[in-house]
Amino acid sequence: MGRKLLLKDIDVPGIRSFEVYRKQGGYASVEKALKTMTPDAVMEEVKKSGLRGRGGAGFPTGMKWSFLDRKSDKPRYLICNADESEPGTFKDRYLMEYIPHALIEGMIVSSYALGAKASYIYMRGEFRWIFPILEKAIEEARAAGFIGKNILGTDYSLEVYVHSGAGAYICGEETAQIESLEGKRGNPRNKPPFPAVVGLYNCPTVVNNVESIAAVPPIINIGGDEYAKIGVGKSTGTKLISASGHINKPGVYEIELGLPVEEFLYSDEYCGGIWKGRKLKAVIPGGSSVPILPGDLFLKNAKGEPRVMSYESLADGGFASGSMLGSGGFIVMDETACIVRNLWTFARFYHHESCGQCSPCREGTGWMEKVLHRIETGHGKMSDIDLLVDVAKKIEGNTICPLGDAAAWPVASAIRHFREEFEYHIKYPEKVKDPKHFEKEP
Ligand code: L3W
Ligand code: SF4
Repeated sequence: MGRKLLLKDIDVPGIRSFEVYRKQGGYASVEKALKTMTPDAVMEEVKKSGLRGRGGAGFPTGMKWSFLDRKSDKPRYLICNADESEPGTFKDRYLMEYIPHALIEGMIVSSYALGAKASYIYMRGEFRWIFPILEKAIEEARAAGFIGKNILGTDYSLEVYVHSGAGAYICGEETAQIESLEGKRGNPRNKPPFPAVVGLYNCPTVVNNVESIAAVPPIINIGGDEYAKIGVGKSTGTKLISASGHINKPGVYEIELGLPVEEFLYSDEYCGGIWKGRKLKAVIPGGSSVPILPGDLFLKNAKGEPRVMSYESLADGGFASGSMLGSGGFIVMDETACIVRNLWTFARFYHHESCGQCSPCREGTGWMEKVLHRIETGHGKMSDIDLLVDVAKKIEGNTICPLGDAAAWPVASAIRHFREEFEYHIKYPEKVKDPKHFEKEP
């Protein structure tokens, strides 16, 4: 049984309320930080912990905090990115819905470290029912003296606001989120300047994912060094994984990073193996924006080494990024899944969600959707496969924000690993006319 830091009290009745959360030791990190530590000391613990951003990019949180322009006399802001919309990812929703105070506690300690006097939780528009849950948690924390003026009698004061988005995936991109919070259309900005220097209202700003912020209280409670002992290499601590697809036990799991992927997929403690005893076909380990791995290559890398759940181990050799654990959206496909159909669904999503600012993404996502649709419906040409690779290459690295790469990588990796399945669709159009062509009982 792995160590639990975020979900340890998830089964305690009434844990959503301040009273029960507090009885379980909640808000101890606020007392410790505000009464016995300087903001710099809090930041130092987070740096020592090795915590990396849990929203997808895996960037070291302490380093991101240290980029915040401290010389500026402008206000500083913390924004919690609660715009969880990555297909296959639902762990932030779970955390906010069932243990809202874990996020509020993290917001207070993180804001203190950053010197922010006002902080925002930017929540995905579709999470309407979570809005009152967070508002209530904030009010309870305020009534107990943890939010507002002179928190716990210290000279630190903080306001926390919840802001609802309007249902656009692109507002999960940090600079689009800042634009949206400022009341504008959520178009990503060019970087640099990074938000740490020019962010909300042109002021120094840190944008962190829900899970990253909720990980700060346990780090302060146990100490950064102790936290860094959990995990493997540069992937420290615990991570929430949203597991879905053809598995026996879909759900949200907290794992220690470094857990062997085989154990995660097959043991009863976690996913419980493949649905109906079928064969594993493919896994997308980190949400739809990361490359797709065939079953064999998911269990062992190209060198034959067993993979573990970590930012490094899940990288696909052909792609530059080392954060293929992404947001922890773990999507499993069994032998009946059609790769082309799945890709087409993703391509349709990215085309719909592209903000349209850059031509490679605006046009390229549209072309990928069209070409994948014609292959999937039995109207494809052999030259379409290389056309898709070419379009994906032209998008990758040529756009303002990572949505372009996110749309291109799954297509490029699927063709690399499953080219024969694309060819099958083109050679036998009559067999793929039925949309359930690979979904029949084996
Ligand atoms: C200051 C430097 N800051 C890097 C910061 C940067 C970002 C983070 C990772 O981006 C994007 C992000 C998400 N001075 C800095 C610096 N930073 N160098 O560090 O940056 P990077 O470049 O390592 O990664 P990236 O892949 O280009 C990640 C966005 O992806 N995203 C994530 C969505 C997450 C949610 C969620 O948490 N609910 O939806 C999707 O598009 O916002 O912009 O913070 O600023 N020299
Ligand atoms: Fe908009 Fe796509 Fe360009 Fe991102 S990559 S700014 S979503 S057009």
